[in-house]
Amino acid sequence: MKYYNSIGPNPRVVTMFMAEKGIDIPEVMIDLRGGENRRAPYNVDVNPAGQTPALERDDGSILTEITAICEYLEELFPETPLIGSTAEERANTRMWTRRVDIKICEPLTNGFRYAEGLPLFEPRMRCLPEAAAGLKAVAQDGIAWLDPLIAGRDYIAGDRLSLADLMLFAFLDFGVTVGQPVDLANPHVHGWYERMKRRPSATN
Ligand SMILES: N[C@@H](CCC(=O)N[C@@H](CS)C(=O)NCC(=O)O)C(=O)O
Repeated sequence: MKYYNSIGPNPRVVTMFMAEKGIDIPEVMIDLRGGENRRAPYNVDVNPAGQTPALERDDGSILTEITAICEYLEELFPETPLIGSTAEERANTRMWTRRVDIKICEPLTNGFRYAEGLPLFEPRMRCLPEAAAGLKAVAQDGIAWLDPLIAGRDYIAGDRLSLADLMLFAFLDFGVTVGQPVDLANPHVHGWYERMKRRPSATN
C-alpha cells in the first residue's frame, strides 16, 4: 500500500490513527501549499477531489475520505481497536466522530479557509468570506456543547481512545495555529486536549 500524506488536519487524523495502531505504510508527501494535489497526475490518478489524504491499495485502487480510510485500516489491522470491537462500540465511535466532525471540525476548517486561508483556497474552491466569522462561532458553539457531555470521561466516546478523539484533536490542534484555540471556558475539552497532546501519536 501507499499513503498520500500532506500537511493539514485531515491527513493528520489518518497519520495518528496509523501511529496508534503501529501501522507503517510507505508514504508520498504531497506539496499541498504548492497545489500539487490540485493538478495532474494527483487529481487525475489519485483523488479527483484534489485533496489529501489518499490510500493506494496493492491492486492500485485508491481510497479517499479519512473516515473510509480509517474504517478500512481498522478491518485490516483490528488490533488496538480505534473504531470498536463490538457493534455497540463501533456505532458509538461513528456517532461521536460524526458529531464532532459536523459540529466542530467542518465549521472550524471552513472558517479558516474563508478568512486566513482565503489566498490559498480562493483559487481552489468556492469560498464564502462573509460566512467565516459565523463558522468560527459555530465551531466554538460545538466545543461548548461538547464540554459538559465529556465531563468525567477520559475520551470523547467514553472510556477508550477512538477515531473521534483523533479527529477532534487533529482539528483543534490545527485551530490553535490559525487563531481558533479552545476557549478556556470549556475545562473538560481543554483538559482532554492537553492529555491528547501528550500522546506519542500526537508528535506526528
Ligand atoms: N472530506 C475529505 C477532506 C480532505 C481535505 O479537506 N483535505 C485537505 C487537507 S487537510 C486538503 O486537501 N486541502 C487542500 C485543498 O483542498 O486544496 C476527507 O475526509 O479526506
